[in-house]
Amino acid sequence: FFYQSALKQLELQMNIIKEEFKIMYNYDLIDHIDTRIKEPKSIVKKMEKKKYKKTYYNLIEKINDIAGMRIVCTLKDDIFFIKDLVKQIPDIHILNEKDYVTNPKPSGYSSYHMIVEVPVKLSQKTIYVKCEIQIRTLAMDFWASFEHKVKYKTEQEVNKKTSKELVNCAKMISKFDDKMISLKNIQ
Ligand code: 0O2
Repeated sequence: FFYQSALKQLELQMNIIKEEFKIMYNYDLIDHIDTRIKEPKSIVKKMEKKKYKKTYYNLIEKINDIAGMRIVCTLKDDIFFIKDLVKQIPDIHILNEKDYVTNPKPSGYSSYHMIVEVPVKLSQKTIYVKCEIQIRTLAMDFWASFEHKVKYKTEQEVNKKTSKELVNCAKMISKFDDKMISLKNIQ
């Protein structure tokens, strides 16, 4: 309930920004927004992988992406613009940022990650709930969802050749994203 409430709050705010840019600036800054609550079995798996004792304390304190939001945009530059807008939302605390756009992971994965705390106003008090925000382009999103299917979450090892090909695809995607920016700048 707390995580759902935090996501609802954040989604409302980001949708307002999405519509604001469309209506007031005639610009599709955000293509779409996805939200999800992490499956209990995925939470347990992550706690085991990270060798955390399976306690509620560790779940709340150490698992940062139980509530997750993905903001997908068209251009790479927009990622940095959006993350600055997130930082300007009143009352949101930024706990951590990881720039896998400038420095992709060895797998080739690219996205901008933020761990934020969102205020949820209950009847008697306000609680701050952690959410992970992933900001990426449509092209990065395509790569990540494909790679997720073939490799990231599968139990069996993917062979070295496939992993290498996926890294090559990620590099092509990155070049493609850069090309899109240069095309936009010509106009
Ligand atoms: P799922 O299925 O999305 O829930 P931390 O939170 O800092 O303690 P963590 O979670 O390892 O450590 O942080 P990181 O590296 O920022 O990764 C968090 C999420 O990013 C992952 O969540 C994935 O959603 C995504 N991600 C990271 N690396 C990759 C990758 O190589 N490929 C793909 N496709 N996605 C990646 P989960 O919980 O692992 O998975």
